[in-house]
Amino acid sequence: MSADREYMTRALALAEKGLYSTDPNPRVGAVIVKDGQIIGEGYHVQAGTPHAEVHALQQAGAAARGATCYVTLEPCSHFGRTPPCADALVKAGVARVVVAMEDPNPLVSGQGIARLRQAGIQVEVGLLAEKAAALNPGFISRMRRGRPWVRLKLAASVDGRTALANGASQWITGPEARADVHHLRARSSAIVTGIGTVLADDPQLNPRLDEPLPRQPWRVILDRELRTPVQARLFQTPGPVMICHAAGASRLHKAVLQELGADLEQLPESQGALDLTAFWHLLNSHEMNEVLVEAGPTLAGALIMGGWVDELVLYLAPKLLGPDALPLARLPVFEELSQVPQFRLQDCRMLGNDARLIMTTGHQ
Ligand code: AOF
Ligand code: ZN
Repeated sequence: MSADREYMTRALALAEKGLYSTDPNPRVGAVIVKDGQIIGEGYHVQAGTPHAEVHALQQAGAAARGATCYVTLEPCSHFGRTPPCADALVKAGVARVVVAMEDPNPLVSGQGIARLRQAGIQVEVGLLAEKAAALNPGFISRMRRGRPWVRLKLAASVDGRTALANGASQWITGPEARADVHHLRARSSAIVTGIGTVLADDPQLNPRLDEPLPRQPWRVILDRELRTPVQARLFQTPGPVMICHAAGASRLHKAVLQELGADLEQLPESQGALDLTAFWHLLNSHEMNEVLVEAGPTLAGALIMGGWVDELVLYLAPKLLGPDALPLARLPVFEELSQVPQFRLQDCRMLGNDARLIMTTGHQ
């Protein structure tokens, strides 16, 4: 591996340390190198606190003069919650900056790089860009498309069934797959489910990991008629709750749920369900980057058919539940193979006695 790749790989690993904490900001890492030695390292920990480059510059001190900075995202050029990193790099006298990818934030995009070049710094862009983008699918999606990155998690038997016809079995997969889901939850801005799942399973939907978490994701329920019970376990576990309902929901029930701390949001309806375009718009306005959907077949089917699913994470248990068991997603009857939803397989691995498939639709 070339030295540049090696240092950028280190910067990517540093960025990943912010996986559970930077929201709504992106995960970013930086390394400063001089004479073949790392003299400063840093990553963005939390919105409102210094950016990755600032930590790395602080560590490098005066030695940063003439050094190379490797950073996974274009240094910012704007005054946000913190001052511009591009200015800090110029001031420190860095000679060269290697950037993995441009910042998709319209407040920055390209201007940070231009600022560095104007100051006579040698700038290279694009090294390990795909890996850098993979760190921040949600932030990139929100900036470029104005909506979160939607990750649908499904767990099923190998014949694609999620529960017996009588509803038995909340979890078909084993402990390793379950633990993996908690990592997915922890990196998400929100976990979304439908009222059917709340009534059937009474889930908590919060990440439960061995390590303490810096931030609790939202739990969001699509609950058109506002049927969420006040005793739901969602209210007994840490993390904010948002309930989306249609007009006409009982004022009294609304007040009671608000009393429990829930944020109630009214959405328009379309075809007898909450309007999904308005829903994603709402989540985007709350600066939600990655959203994990853990839902039953109705919502899963609606999201797939609506083209909302960017990534599908499918856990498959080596079991057969039979044709009368519940399906993964409620889908229409297709007449032609060209009409069926299709994904691109990105990753496939074993987790204990289960398999995990990651698929995407390839748009970002
Ligand atoms: C960087 N390095 O480590 C991060 C960057 O409100 P602020 O000041 O924290 O700015 C947030 C924006 O800065 C964010 O939307 C993204 O464009 C950029 N994030 N930039 O140079 C970093 N986290
Ligand atoms: Zn910055």
